[in-house]
Amino acid sequence: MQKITKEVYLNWYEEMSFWRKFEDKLAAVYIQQKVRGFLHLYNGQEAVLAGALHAMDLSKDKMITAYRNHVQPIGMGVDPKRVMAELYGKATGTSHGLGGSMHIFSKEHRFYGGHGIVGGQIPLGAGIAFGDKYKGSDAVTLCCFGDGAARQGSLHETFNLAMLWQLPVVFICENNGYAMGTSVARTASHTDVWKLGLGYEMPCGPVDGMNPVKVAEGLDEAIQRARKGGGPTFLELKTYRYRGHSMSDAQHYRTKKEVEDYKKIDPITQVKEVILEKKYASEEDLKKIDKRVKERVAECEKFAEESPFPEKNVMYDAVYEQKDYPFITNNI
Ligand SMILES: Cc1ncc(C[n+]2csc(CCOP(=O)(O)OP(=O)(O)O)c2C)c(N)n1
Ligand SMILES: [Mg+2]
Repeated sequence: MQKITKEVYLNWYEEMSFWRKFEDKLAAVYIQQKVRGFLHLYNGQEAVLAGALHAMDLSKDKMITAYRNHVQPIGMGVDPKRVMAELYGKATGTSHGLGGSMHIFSKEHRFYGGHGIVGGQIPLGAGIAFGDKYKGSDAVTLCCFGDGAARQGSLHETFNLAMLWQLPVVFICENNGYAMGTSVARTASHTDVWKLGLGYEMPCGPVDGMNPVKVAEGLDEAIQRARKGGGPTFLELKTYRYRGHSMSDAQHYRTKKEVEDYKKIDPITQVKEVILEKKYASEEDLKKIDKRVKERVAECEKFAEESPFPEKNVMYDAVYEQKDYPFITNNI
């Protein structure tokens, strides 16, 4: 893994702030009904992505995740303007405006979605890793999912085969404490999700998901193991989401104090504190970064606002049709 230098810290500060503000903007335009449908935000969980990107080889490694998926593709190189346009349902979006919030995807950047079926991406992630092993590539797939998804049966089938076939995949449970309004403690007899790996003798363990350094270190070990043919790893990244599950969540299941307590160990604040303590930059320098972040977000908003909606007939281009399908007469 590359050393975690001053430049890395400054880049983390800028990118994590950008992801946060990008999503704050999405929340604002959602209320104005410019973005519709579901909207699940990642605020609070940014250290997971920042640390993961640092440990990955972005020229070949892959990522797949659930529906909390707006900032991961940006981190992997997708133009954020196109991500925002996708959320607006515009033709310039990553899926020409036909996918929306939960389905950001970019094969070119090795970001494989964007999945709304809870736990659906777990076997798919193993499948991507199977493809790489089959073709003799040393790329590694990061397969991310939530604490709720960890309780799906698909995880167990996948863990079994991933170990049997020693697939180059790192399973990352982003444990943000809740699946919609249900806490981990209410759905499991033990709250150490990482222990699910023990039953398959898969290397596994907990990681502090609020600190990008800890995330990068934990993931580096797992990624290197997978790259060298050592098979899968299961990591539980303990993190927190500040906003509700989606925009329509009244959040009766937790106290305001709990959210405020987590904000004391906010990932961006932690990075900022190291920057100031080590004198990597001054408060003034950081204000300049904050200004640049604001401008970048405004550019995305302008692009999405000014982009056209897709032509209606584009809808039919995205539907699979088999002319000789024998069971339903297809003459609409
Ligand atoms: C198979 C399936 N069951 C239920 C749902 C409804 N649902 C959407 S999100 C969610 C909670 C998932 O929580 P978690 O895996 O912890 O992810 P988080 O939202 O916290 O990131 C549920 C139950 C769904 N989309 N798919
Ligand atoms: Mg969760």
